[in-house]
Amino acid sequence: MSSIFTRRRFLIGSAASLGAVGLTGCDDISQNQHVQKVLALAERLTMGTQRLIVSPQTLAREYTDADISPSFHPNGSIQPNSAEYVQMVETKFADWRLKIDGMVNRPMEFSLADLKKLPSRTQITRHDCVEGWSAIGKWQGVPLGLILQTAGLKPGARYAVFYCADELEQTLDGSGRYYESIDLIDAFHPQSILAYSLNGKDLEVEHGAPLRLRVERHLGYKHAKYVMRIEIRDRFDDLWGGNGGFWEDRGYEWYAGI
Ligand SMILES: Nc1nc2c(c(=O)[nH]1)N[C@H]1C(S)=C(S)[C@@H](COP(=O)(O)O)O[C@H]1N2
Ligand SMILES: [Mo]
Repeated sequence: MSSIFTRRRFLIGSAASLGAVGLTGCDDISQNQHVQKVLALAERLTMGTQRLIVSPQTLAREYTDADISPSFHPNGSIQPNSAEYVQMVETKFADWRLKIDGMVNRPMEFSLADLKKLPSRTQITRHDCVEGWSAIGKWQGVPLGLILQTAGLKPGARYAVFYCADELEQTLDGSGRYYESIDLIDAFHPQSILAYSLNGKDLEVEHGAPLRLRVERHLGYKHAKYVMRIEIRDRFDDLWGGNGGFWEDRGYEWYAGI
């Protein structure tokens, strides 16, 4: 865990110093407005710098079967309680459909059986939660890029937004519903998969059954569980709190790259 933050600090630090090049001779760099602005842009710079240093297609580290954690800690929602979801669990998700819509040429729906027939990717990766725990697990699922290619993206498409079945915070207006978003670079990353299996078994409810996102170069909260619908959009600032995700609307960074 600490290695992530060291690396993030390095990225932010190096981005800030890149920005500060040319400021030599300033008496007090921290008072310098330009430096303040650079620091305020740290998140965007982290993203920009990471994408400079790490090519978009660089893979997150993959592990072997021997590295798999004996138990994988479930976190956040572990048992969505809406009548609709409870019903789907009872019928083993037979009537569940993944919907893809928004800026696509062909809005689509996939049953779990449909998804399992498509080519899949299996990857053993380490999940890092900001709360300070990690776990290594073997995920199997459909490459997200394949689904998006099948639906066909319209010009101007920029983001994939994931709508989940769980309300993590009970609210009157629905703003406590879990959601997430990633850009299309991450959506087409080879390790971005819609996973239906963990450690060789169908996903348990606590881990996001029937389908959850794995976006391996990001922190845990980006890995949306209980995905019901993927909407392709050109913006997300008009959704809920405007920051692109449940936790982002509560202060976390949108770009949670590790
Ligand atoms: N729908 C939904 N997705 C979610 C969450 C959640 O509460 N609801 N929690 C997130 C967080 S903070 C983490 S660390 C991981 C936990 O995944 P796990 O329960 O499989 O360990 O799911 C992420 N995705
Ligand atoms: Mo997390």
